[in-house]
Amino acid sequence: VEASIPEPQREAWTKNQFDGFKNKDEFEKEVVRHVETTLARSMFNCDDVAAYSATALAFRDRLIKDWNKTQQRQTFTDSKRIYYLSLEFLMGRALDNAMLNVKGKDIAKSALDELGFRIEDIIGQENDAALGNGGLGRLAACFLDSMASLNYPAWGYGLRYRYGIFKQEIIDGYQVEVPDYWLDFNPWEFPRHDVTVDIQFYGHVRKSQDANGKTVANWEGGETVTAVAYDMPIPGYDTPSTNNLRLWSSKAASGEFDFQKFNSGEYESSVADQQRAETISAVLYPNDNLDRGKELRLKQQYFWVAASLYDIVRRFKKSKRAWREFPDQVAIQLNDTHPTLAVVELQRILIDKEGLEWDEAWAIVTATFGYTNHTVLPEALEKWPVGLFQHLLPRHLQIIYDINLFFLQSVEKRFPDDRDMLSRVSIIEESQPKMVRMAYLAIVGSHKVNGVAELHSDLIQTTIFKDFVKIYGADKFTNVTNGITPRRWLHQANPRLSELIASKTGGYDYLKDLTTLNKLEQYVDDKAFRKEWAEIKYANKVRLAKYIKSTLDITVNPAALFDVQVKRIHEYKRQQLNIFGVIYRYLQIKEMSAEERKKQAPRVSIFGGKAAPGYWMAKQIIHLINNVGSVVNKDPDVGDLLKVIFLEDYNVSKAEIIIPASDLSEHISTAGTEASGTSNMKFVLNGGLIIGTCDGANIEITREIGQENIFLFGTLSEDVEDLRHNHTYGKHAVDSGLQKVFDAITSGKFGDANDFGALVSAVRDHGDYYLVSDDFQSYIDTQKMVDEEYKNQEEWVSKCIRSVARMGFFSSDRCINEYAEEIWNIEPLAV
Ligand code: CGF
Repeated sequence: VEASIPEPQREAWTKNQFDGFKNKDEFEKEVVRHVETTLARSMFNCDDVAAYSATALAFRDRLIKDWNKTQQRQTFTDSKRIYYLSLEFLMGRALDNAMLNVKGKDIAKSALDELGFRIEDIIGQENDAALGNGGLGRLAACFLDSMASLNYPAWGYGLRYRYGIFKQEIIDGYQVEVPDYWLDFNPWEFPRHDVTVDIQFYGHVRKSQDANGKTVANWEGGETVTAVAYDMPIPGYDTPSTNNLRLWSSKAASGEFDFQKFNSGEYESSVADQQRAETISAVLYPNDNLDRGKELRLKQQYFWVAASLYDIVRRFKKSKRAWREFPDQVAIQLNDTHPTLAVVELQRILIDKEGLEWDEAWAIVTATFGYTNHTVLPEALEKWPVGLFQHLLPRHLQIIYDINLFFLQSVEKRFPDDRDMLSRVSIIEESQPKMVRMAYLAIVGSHKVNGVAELHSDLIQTTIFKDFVKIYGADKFTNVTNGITPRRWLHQANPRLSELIASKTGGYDYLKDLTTLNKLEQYVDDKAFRKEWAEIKYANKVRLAKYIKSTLDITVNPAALFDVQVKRIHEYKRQQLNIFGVIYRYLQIKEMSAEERKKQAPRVSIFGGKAAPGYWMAKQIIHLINNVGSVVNKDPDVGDLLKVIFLEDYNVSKAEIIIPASDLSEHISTAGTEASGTSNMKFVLNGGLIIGTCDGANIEITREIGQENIFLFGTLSEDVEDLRHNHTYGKHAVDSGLQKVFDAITSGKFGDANDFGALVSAVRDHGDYYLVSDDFQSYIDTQKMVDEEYKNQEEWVSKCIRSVARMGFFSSDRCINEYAEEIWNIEPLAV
């Protein structure tokens, strides 16, 4: 490419290169230029929002230079790329992250200072990019950060939702959902109006013969919607590598509304097509771990994977390589089953468009894809009615039937005596109506399937996918334990702790190799170090206490133990167990004498998280927490001993304030239900201890940090089934402590008892599926241990330091390296 540009022109280009800012003065100049020209403002009307926008634009300019070079480097070296397909990218705010990753925050701080702004206020102006529900979307965001930081040639592909996850308001104790229109002004995206793909839906398939007499399928008719690319630069930490997150937005294929209708006065229907097309990327489905099977969701999925694959294939074709080399150049990771249609779409492209034979195409497809499973919960496993497929994607359904036919034939050959096996593993479930099982399609279409923590990966192999392990052998299945990026979740969220760690571990290199944290262990007995450590925690708690005061007008004591459970509200995550425990504590305090009360360790129970709008039980849990709070927080008998806080609208940027302030966090899912959890890692990395069940990544955290540094309790996953069986068929009495809690609730102590009847009877009368009663006593006992241990602050802080020192394993860098080696077969690109 370079050689094709004549010398004089090349010179002109090179001479005029924009180099970005290199010091405070140059940065200031950039900011002023953006305020005055891009934003058309002046120093007289530059408010915080404008200052934020100009700062972000200055950094974006800088990133885009590196982005261009990174893309050129990848093209010139023609290296293999990894494409991470995720329907969710929960990015949070970008400015602080960008400033830290390119090491420009100090410059920005002093420049903004001179211009009359506080950098914290400026950072606070940014809307969260909340294009995800919870762990799965945030994992994708951490992975992007790691892939860029480790110099992997990687692209993320997702949807540019106009509305991200809804904003949560709490009104009279109830969750109310408010739309999140986050795109008012988004300086981080580059609309690529020249990068568009037309995507087809509906229609029919017509078979015809080509010139060689071969039968070919033609997918015809239907409707077309255009996908427009929006690019977001993803800066690596301390490297010029800047990768791309490409998000697709939908618009009407013609780009215009119907003029004929408009002219004849039918104003509303003239824009209907346009609006229908735009609906596809309008809104993120707000369900976490729940499949709702809506047609629009399937449309979103196909729209996004078809556009992404078109893009990937177009890039590959430029290299003029033979098709069989496709998997040497391209690895595609399916983040959950949401992008599984990509398997079918690639097969369709290869056989229908490129004329490859089925087997040759299928070998390419399966060598290209890897599939990550994130859940064993039956309600989350995606299935689509065959009829819907037939209507929306008729050609894809034919291909799915063929994939299934060839797959079942091979199974039959290997297991001729196991007729049941065929119906068990069939991609088509013979139910009424017939359904396409997306997880099975993803397994059959990939060369590797991974779970996200050891227990979870074992469970998928021994339960939901066990037949597939028999069929393909255990080698196809693997584990990659989740991780988190220490850049955002320590350096950015907890700058003082990061600085202290850097001062003891030899600088900030630990952010690139998190195992270096182990150097901290030698300071565990250093009193001065422990003091500094404790002071930082206290300051973080003061910051959260101020936030609580300013948002809820409740005063909490920063010296109290901050006990935090922030995550999506879900029965399996058992916020109900936590709030029942809080009620139990409250009842105990009420029964105590004044003397006894003096001996109690004060506690602040902090909750946060959204319930899916249609998830009634989860909303009841939120309501109960808030009602308990309003009784407890104003009870003079209780005072500082207990406060119950529900923080509204939990999101990434709030997590950055909450997590560094926690003493204890709760990860208390019913064993075997939480695939991994990733906030558990964030809390420990920020010097907080965990109370948790033997579930998900808690188990590996325990192994790494030592069981003396974690408060484990509750049923083990291997016992869960038996207990459930007993609940259904045997005798099962509610735990006596829990019964007292239920009595308090049903007596109306926390508002209308009828409101919480379902929460009580789920445990008492309906089989207690999540084993709340079974685990209640051990939960309470373990909380008592926590109270006792917290009184010995020296020992508590030592435990925290030791835990942080041993958290190196949980960096998403380690995780990405494992994917790269075991699944993607891809190398970092030298910079
Ligand atoms: O994915 C989850 C999360 N809820 O988004 N699953 N999904 N779907 C799991 O439940 C978490 O346990 C897991 O940490 C996360 C990322 O793998």
